[in-house]
Amino acid sequence: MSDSDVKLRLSKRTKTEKPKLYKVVLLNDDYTPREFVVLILKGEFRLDSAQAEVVMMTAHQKGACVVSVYPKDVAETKATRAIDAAGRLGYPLQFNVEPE
Ligand code: TYC
Repeated sequence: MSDSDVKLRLSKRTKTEKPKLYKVVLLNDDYTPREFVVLILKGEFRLDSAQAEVVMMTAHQKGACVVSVYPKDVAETKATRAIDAAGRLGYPLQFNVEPE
């Protein structure tokens, strides 16, 4: 195999992969106050007030709503931080992280 064949194979293999994205899904429950859900969506997921209200109400009415998509580690960190913040106040708020 010539040097140029090796170079060609290496450059193909090192082509940038599209990073896989994961959905953070907000789940409804009967106990977490709506206002708290909106606060979390704004504070942890950086939604504006109107977006946070729509996402919260969609989860409230349909059972679940996609909040946003992120690389896996970011999605898991944000979901964990949000669940922990709710838990500290005794709220059972839950988020799932799912491949897009
Ligand atoms: N269903 C809750 C209530 O009526 C509010 C709520 C909305 C909770 C969305 C979770 O993902 C949620 N207090």
